[in-house]
Amino acid sequence: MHAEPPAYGPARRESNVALLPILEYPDPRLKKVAQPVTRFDERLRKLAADMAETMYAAPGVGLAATQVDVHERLIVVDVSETKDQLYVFANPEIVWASEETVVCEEGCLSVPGIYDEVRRPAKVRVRAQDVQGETFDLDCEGLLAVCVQHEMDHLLGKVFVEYLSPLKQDRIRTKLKKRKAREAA
Ligand code: K1U
Ligand code: ZN
Repeated sequence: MHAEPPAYGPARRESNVALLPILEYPDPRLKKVAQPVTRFDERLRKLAADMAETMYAAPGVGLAATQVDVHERLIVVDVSETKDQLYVFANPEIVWASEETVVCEEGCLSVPGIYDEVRRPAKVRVRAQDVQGETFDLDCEGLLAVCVQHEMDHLLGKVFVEYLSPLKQDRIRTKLKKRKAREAA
């Protein structure tokens, strides 16, 4: 196991990357449960690089493979101001969560323009593999903890709005439907 979790800075980012289309809620493909990553090969490294560029371009602080219609347990996160602390987690698992919880205003690139409060454990320890297949543990708190939990929910087919009341979920669906109709007109 790594002592140091691998954070990839700008020098580690590849140049030959593609921006991937992001699925929008309530697309049923966002409900799919992701399967474990089994091959740590060039395809996986390219997918992680493309997901990172897609996240930075959006702009966002995290992205799950589910959101780009790839149903494998892979997420990318960078909550740094300087956008040079990229974490790539394959097969992430929460091995410890604090009893203490926090309420944080969350957004989602799959639910554009919608922000609302969600309560989650304040701190988590995540065990995952890097793109080479090496296992590492990372202790997360603050926005990093919130974002990792949000992205891991995507891998289970769960979008943050599902934590909100049925009334709020209904309003969000109506708002997004109206916006889509306006855009199509
Ligand atoms: O769609 C996603 O899963 C990414 C999402 C992650 C997230 C944000 C806030 C709380 C929990 C999870 C986003 O990145 S939404 C966009 C956003 O919050 C943001 C964009 C630019 C700078 C800072 C934040
Ligand atoms: Zn999201």
